[in-house]
Amino acid sequence: MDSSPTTTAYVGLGSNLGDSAAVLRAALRALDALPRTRLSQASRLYRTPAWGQTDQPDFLNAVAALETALPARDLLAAMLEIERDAGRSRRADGSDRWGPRTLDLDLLLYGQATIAEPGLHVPHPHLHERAFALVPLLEIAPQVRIAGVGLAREALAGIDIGAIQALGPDDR
Ligand code: PH2
Ligand code: MG
Ligand code: MG
Repeated sequence: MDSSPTTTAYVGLGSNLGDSAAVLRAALRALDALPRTRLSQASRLYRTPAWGQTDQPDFLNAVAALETALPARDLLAAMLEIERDAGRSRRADGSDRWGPRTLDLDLLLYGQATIAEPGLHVPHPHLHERAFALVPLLEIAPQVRIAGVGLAREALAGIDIGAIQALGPDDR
């Protein structure tokens, strides 16, 4: 890594198609291998009921903390490439946006930045209402703040954790 200043970015990982545990573990390695970026922490994997469109298989979710010198836009582009390498397809009309996927990487937080640009919204607009993202985030960053919302743990206190379950190191 070069000596330019780094930002702590939190990335949400999700999968509910294929060998999700292997897909998520490979995605963590791919994030660590990005230029000017180091994986500093990774949560356990969690089995979570589908949120939103609920008639689909359970997901595995996790959150990674990155120390990165990449600007948010470049980090996002690199994340989309990792999704594509994992076989993620997207319909051009976006109609599969909420459906099953082999790998979904979401930029949850980029330091304390607030970004609202086409295709790039940070903090992730749904982070504060999604237990499947907040639970793994709080495992690795119990004091983290969501810009414009407040402490992540206070956001989680207001929603239902439901059936979210941490996997053991050998589970899938
Ligand atoms: N991602 C979605 C929609 N619903 N539900 C769970 N449990 N986990 C996800 O990662 C997830 C979801 C859209 O990206
Ligand atoms: Mg998502
Ligand atoms: Mg996504």
